[in-house]
This record gives sequence, structure tokens and C-alpha cells, in this order.
Amino acid sequence: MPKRLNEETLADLPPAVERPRYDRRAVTAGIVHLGVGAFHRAHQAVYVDEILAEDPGWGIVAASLRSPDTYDALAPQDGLYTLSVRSGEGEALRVIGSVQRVIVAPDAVEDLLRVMADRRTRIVSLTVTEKGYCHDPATGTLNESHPDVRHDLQNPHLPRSAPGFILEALRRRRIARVAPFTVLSCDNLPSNGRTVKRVLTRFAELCDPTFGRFVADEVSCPSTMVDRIVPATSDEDRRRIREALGVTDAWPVVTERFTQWIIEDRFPQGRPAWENAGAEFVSDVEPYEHMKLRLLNGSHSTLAYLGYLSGYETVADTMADPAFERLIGGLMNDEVTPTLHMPAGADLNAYKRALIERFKNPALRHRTWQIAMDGSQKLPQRLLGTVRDRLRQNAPISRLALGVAAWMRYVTGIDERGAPIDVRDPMAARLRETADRAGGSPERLATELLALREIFGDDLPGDSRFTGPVGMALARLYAQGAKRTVAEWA
Ligand code: CS2
Repeated sequence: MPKRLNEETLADLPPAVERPRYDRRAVTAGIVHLGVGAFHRAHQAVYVDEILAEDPGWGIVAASLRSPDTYDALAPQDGLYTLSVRSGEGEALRVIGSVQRVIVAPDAVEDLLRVMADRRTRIVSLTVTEKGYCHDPATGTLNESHPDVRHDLQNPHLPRSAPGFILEALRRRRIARVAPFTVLSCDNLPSNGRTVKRVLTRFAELCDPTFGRFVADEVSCPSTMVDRIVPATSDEDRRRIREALGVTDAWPVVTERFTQWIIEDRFPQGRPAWENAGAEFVSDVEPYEHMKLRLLNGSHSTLAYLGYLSGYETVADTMADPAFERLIGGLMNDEVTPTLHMPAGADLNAYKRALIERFKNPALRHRTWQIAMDGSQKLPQRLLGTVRDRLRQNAPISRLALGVAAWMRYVTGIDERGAPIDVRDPMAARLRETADRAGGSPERLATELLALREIFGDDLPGDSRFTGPVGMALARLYAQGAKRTVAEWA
């Protein structure tokens, strides 16, 4: 039985494996991060790892809001884990040391609140996925009937949700006259800083109007654009990495070489010099965010639904089909690009070319099923914002409509061969009921799903320039399957 990766075995790793070049004992916590999934560990935690040698005051205390899995993996490893960067040319391994501690929030509410309220914590960052914001995806406002919101309003000292934890910690700091930390959303939401601020302000207002004003006036929530493809770690990854390290890492993370982080520079309590690790600071993230959400994530979701329905397991498998590559090229160039307004100097053509190569990366097994998750939360910012801009220009949306129709076909929960699909979505039960009501009729399915205003808003369901192409694409998907429909659309 090989030993475990930890402080003690770090010295025995093969020389090719990079490891922290700073004294971990000298590091103190400056950041509390909510949502310690693979993405955080392959992105922000790496940017922090790079600056700890010059500034050891920014270690990370990371919390899982639900499951103890990451704690169970990393606690015996002193928070250490391996970052594997894979491309067609091979694999580079590096041990990351910036996560000092992992807390399982439901088991240690008080502990987590204490660290968040501590004056040394100057940033609280989040990767809690779209659904973690307890918001209405179509409008970006707090969903006041969300069960976690109701729970946290009634039990503010025992929060469950990310906004609930942040507000309780801010309330404690306010009483103790400690300045608020900066709230840094690192999720794929449109204007994620503005969205989290809107959600927090409304939530605080519902507790007490004075607290609501305090949050509105005093809490800084810069927006960020985050980008790195990080598929779920597989057992095969664990095995390969164990062999290379000579010790067991229970939860390495596997990613691509590409990484990007664009951040608005509004940190009243200070921040790490992340620019020294390659992050870019700008005054307005929105154009970059649109570019990324619409080109990368919009294409990803389109590939995920159509690829899954066509029987492809990964994005790379899907992109190996020339019709899919043509479809995605057309979607990006003809339908998304005309809606983007980039600052001078941004090279969209290079960005799109790189994206196609990233999607094709044969070393990343990014499952279409994984990206297909939580579509109800993703569609609005990935495809529907683009649709609205196109309709405003009276421009065609056939490929965007095909992506939306493929989502509709997917959430019925039955694939093209009649086998069940494991649809993961906070609205899965409702989506399934809706599909059942439609009884296999594409027209009825489209009508019923389009009536979900928390996804499609009040405008799109009544706009035949949208419902027409979606209905037509869905009819084709039913009549001839995804593969042939993609070939026809491409
Ligand atoms: C993906 C993203 O799972 C998904 O929905 O589209 O996680 C994507 O890989 C990242 O946003 C890339 O930065």
C-alpha cells in the first residue's frame, strides 16, 4: 500500500514533480473560499500558490457547503493535492499547497463563521455553481421562496446557503466593527459580482432594512471572468498519478494548460498580487465575461446536449465529428460574435481558434454528461442572452435554437435508443413531469418547457422568432436524431 501524499512524503516525490516553493508553516489565512470543488483547486488555488512565496498572508481556508468528500480526501494530506496539466504532448504534475484547511460547513457552522468573521480574512471567494446563488436564473434576483433562503432567514445563525454564511459573517464583523471582506464570485454567471451583490443586498434587506443598506453601501463585490476546463477526476487519473508520484493522492485535479482570470480591481481590504501569477485586472469585466460565457460555455452546452444524444461520451469525441466542428464554428462566428463588443486589442479570432483546439484536447476526458448538468441554471447566460441580442438585431438564430432544442430533448430523460438519461438539475423533477405531460409530442414539449419563466423569462415564450426555430429544431431532433440534425444544420 503506497503512502499518502502529505507534508512528510513531499520530500520523496520524484524531482519532475513541482512542489510549493515557500514555507507552508509561515502561511496565514487571508481568504475563505466557499465551494472547494475541482475547479477552484485547478484555478484560484493555483494563482494563490504562485504568490505565497512573496506574500504568505493569503492562504486559503476552504469550505464545502454540502459534502465531506473533499475534506475526507485532503485532511489526511495536510491540504496538499496534485494538479495535473494534460495535453496531447503529455502530463505535468505539481503539488499545490495553498489550501491550508478544509471545513465541512454543515458539520462546523460555528467554526466556519468564526474564520469568516476574523479580521485576517479579507476576501471571501466562491465557486458554488450557478444554483448556489439561490437566484432566479432568468432575472438574476434572489429567489425568495428557495428552501435554503427561507431556512436561513429563519435561522440566520445556522446558515446553509452561501449567501446565508456570507451575511451572518458580515453581520458579526459589523457588530465587532471589523470592515467587511471583499466578496469574490468565481462562478460562470453574467456579471457575477453584480449578481452576488444583488442577491446579498435583497437577502440582507429581508432580515433588516438597515443591514440591507449596509451591504449595498459597504460590501465590494468585484466581477470576475474565470476560465479553465477541469473535468471531474476519474479513477484512471488517480491510478496514473499515484504511479507517477509513488504515493497516493486521494483527489488530484486534472486540467488543461490554458488558464485565464480577469478581475475588477475593487478590493478595499487589499488583495494578493495575482497579476504576478498571470491574472489581469480591469475596470470592467463584462465584455470578457460575455465573450467567455457565450463562446466557450454556450458552445460547451450545445456540444454537451447534442453530443450526448449522438452517443458521444466526451467533448473531444464530439468534436472529432467534422459536422460538430462545423456547427460550433458557425455558432461562434455567425451567431455569437456579432453580439460581442470587445475592447480594442482583444483578438477574438485567436480566442476562437484556441477554443476549438481546447475542445479537441484528446487528453481531457470531459464528459458531455457532466456539462449537461444544471441546464436550467446555465441556459439563460450561455444561450438565451445571445438569442435576445440577435432578435434585437433581427438576425437568424438557427444554431442557438438547435442548442436549446437539444436541451429540451435531453431533459425528457429518455435518449434516442429509449434508454434513461440521468438528468441532474435542481429542476429535474419538474422538467420530467413537463416532458411526461407532453407525451412524446415535440410541439407540446416545446410549448410546455417554454412556459418555464424562470428559464425563458417573460419575453421569449411569446416571440415567434424564437419559438419557431426552436420548435422546428426539436421536430427534426425527434424525426431523425441528433447526428443527422447536426449534419443538416452545419
Ligand atoms: C462547463 C464549464 O461544466 C460546464 O458547464 O461548461 O465548467 C467550463 O469547463 C468552464 O467554464 C471552463 O472555464
